[in-house]
Amino acid sequence: HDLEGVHPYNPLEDPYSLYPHSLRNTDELCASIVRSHKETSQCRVEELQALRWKLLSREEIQVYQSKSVDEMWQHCAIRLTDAVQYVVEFAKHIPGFRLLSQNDQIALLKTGSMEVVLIRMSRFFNTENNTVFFDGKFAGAEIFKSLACGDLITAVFDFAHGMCDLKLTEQQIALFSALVLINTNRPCLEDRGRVQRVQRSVEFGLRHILHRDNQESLMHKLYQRMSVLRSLCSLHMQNLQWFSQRYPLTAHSLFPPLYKELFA
Ligand code: CLR
Repeated sequence: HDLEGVHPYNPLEDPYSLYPHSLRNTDELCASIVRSHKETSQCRVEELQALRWKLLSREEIQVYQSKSVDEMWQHCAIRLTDAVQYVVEFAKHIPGFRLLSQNDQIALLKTGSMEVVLIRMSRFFNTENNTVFFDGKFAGAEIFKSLACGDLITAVFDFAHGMCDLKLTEQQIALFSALVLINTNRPCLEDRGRVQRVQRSVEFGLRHILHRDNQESLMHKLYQRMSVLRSLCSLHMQNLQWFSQRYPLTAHSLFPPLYKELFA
């Protein structure tokens, strides 16, 4: 009891625990998450909009389809890892993320980074012709044929389409991505309590902007998408395991180290 008086708790050292719901904090939190999303999003939506006419030609599609399984996997793993790297950068700037232990940061990224890449895919997706911006042009699901994981590709394209239907703003995408990353349900977390405090502040931030945008009903839909994301990621892991068994050399020596570190 006496010690409490000697070492008074200093809320300034831990702004989210004492006033987690103060609006000034929430505005600042949202602003920095949105800024970090913009800085790491690889391409602005308007730029992508302007590139919609750039479609792969029949010959270019042929080139992708005639690649061997391991060649195409390696190619996609490199593209994917590139996108993951930007998500890691995004995570680092979510207020509170850097205060987590290295172990917990990695645990969150292991499952979360791929999920955020898939959320981001909706920004690179054209629902009019079901194409995604890949290697500098828009391409349909058929170009991933030689990966031999049609179920995963179909599910990923369906998910991107569904995300587009929600017509989220960039700010909503930013906060939703942060909430997907900072998740107390991930396995192997050391300090769940600390993750929970960050999670609560991000969740409050998302509710705050949905309220401001008069779209509170989106919250429920976003939670539904989170469980779809979880199943997509386990499908990705299953396919990766299948591939690594069949092509151990490619998986071992030709996949980017970060891809192996996070997913293998
Ligand atoms: C996502 C948003 C990023 C840019 C980007 C880069 C690579 C793209 C990715 C986006 C979407 C998903 C994608 C990926 C390359 C391969 C992958 C198209 C647009 C597909 C789904 C194939 C995955 C195959 C694995 C099993 C290896 O800012």
